[in-house]
Amino acid sequence: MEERTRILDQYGAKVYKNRKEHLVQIENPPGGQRIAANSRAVPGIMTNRGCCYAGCKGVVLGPLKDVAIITHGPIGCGFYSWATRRNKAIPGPDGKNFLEYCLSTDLQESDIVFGGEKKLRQAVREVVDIFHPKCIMICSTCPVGLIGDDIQAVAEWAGKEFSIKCLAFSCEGYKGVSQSAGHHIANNGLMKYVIGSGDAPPAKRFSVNILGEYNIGGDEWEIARILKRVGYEIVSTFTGDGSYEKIKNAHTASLNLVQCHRSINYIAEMMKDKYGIDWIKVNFIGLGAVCKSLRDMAKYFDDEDLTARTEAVIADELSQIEDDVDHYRKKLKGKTAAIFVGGSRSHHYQNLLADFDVHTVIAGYEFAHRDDYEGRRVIPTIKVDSDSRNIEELHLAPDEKHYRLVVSRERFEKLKSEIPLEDYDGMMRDMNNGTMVIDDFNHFETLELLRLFKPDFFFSGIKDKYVIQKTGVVSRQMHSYDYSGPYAGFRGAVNFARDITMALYVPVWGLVTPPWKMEPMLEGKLSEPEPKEEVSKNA
Ligand code: CFM
Ligand code: HCA
Repeated sequence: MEERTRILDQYGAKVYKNRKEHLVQIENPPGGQRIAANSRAVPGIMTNRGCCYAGCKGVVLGPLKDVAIITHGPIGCGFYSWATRRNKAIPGPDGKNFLEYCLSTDLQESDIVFGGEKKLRQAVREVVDIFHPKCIMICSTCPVGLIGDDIQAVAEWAGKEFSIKCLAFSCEGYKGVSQSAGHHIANNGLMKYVIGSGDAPPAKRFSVNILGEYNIGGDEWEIARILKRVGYEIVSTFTGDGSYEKIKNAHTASLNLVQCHRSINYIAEMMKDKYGIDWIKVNFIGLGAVCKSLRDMAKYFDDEDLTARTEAVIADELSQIEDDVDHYRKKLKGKTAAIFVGGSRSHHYQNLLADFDVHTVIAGYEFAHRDDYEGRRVIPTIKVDSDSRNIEELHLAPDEKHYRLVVSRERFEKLKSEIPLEDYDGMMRDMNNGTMVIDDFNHFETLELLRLFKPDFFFSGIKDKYVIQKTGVVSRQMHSYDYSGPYAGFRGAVNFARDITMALYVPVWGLVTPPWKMEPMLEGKLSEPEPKEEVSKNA
């Protein structure tokens, strides 16, 4: 502990002033500490963040397999979001799966000067002719917002002209701090125009929507396998292996499960207001976390048979992987990890690492908000920031036809003290004394942290993977799982342990000399920035 404090003091002294509030060392008892988050990235800093379009089109809408998404803008944004996120899907009964396609209007200079709406109408026409989708979504990129194309009007025209659902999302990249702005815009559109538009009767009593699960590397399939074994009906998933056809009827489920709080909490809250559906924070990453989530769900429904089936499935699943877990735990015991991912995995994966006795010493998010770090209790104290300022806040009244409460409000209040109903405690409360939390890290800080903490693993994304590996530290991509997975659920935990054990024990790391050992001059520069180099606070 003393050693860690010393390291952090050493590190803290070197941090640029405008970054100090974005770094926190966890103190005991955990909770009550504040971190700065969701502020604009400083120009010139190598941030790992994406943009609003990435969050709307790439993250939330992109995985909907039966939706043809047209990127309205120059070709770059469409091209770079073409199948880069590993959201898997298999076609539903209608055989539709457009995930392999990249549809874009490819705006040229003359379109920017004279307007791109004509080209967009033509693109919609072609998409209808070729793919015959029931739903088209139009996502705009930066120049479209600047030239003012009316994509809403085009969507309205297309809906009437072709008798399809056509929705427009004004998710220009600059619209917010990061992906998180795009999540909000996508959530609003789905809520306004898709959820509740189906006419299915109420689903089974034990029915759920899985919110904020994108089937990266097949995670959703493993989660669905477990839930079905217990006896749950999955009405829809937002949005991994998900479909327009299914989310239309999401309002018929009894309970919403929130996996990624950052990207989908808006829909969870809005469905509560409009349809009365309660939501519960779950985590299907990590063995202890999966068991807890299944038990919390059983508590919510309070049914003897369901509770018995939950326990039987947990016991059976754990017994099937027992030998593997013991084997990998022996290999991984006592190792340390750093995790930097978007807005929820840095928390979730700490549970999975702990299952194998790997301790997380540093954790951070690219673009999470303070509630993801500190818990939802701080939401009333968060001032309106540059993300929320630009984005519509929907206030929805109860839907007279579909509003229904599954548990009485007396029971709801009682349950709130037992399970994470309509609540999320955030990442920081789960972290150990002396560990470090860092928001929107940059590459300079990554190198400094590696040098000081020397973790055995550093989990993050493609933008810094090779920087990390060149220092001789194992890097695994926590966004894409380096083409492996699933990592969720019981079987996924074993996949994860196998992958990181292989990565750790491969002999190449001994052959790498960290840059700071090869280039002492560079080390001096990285470690002691001159005051004059400091980036202005107002930048
Ligand atoms: Fe949620 Fe995600 Fe994440 Fe995210 Fe993302 Fe992703 Fe992520 Mo990459 S929705 S916040 S915007 S869990 S794409 S599946 S891996 S940064 S931690
Ligand atoms: C995004 C998508 C991303 C990028 C991954 C990475 C993903 O940010 O737009 O940086 O390695 O998960 O695919 O987060």
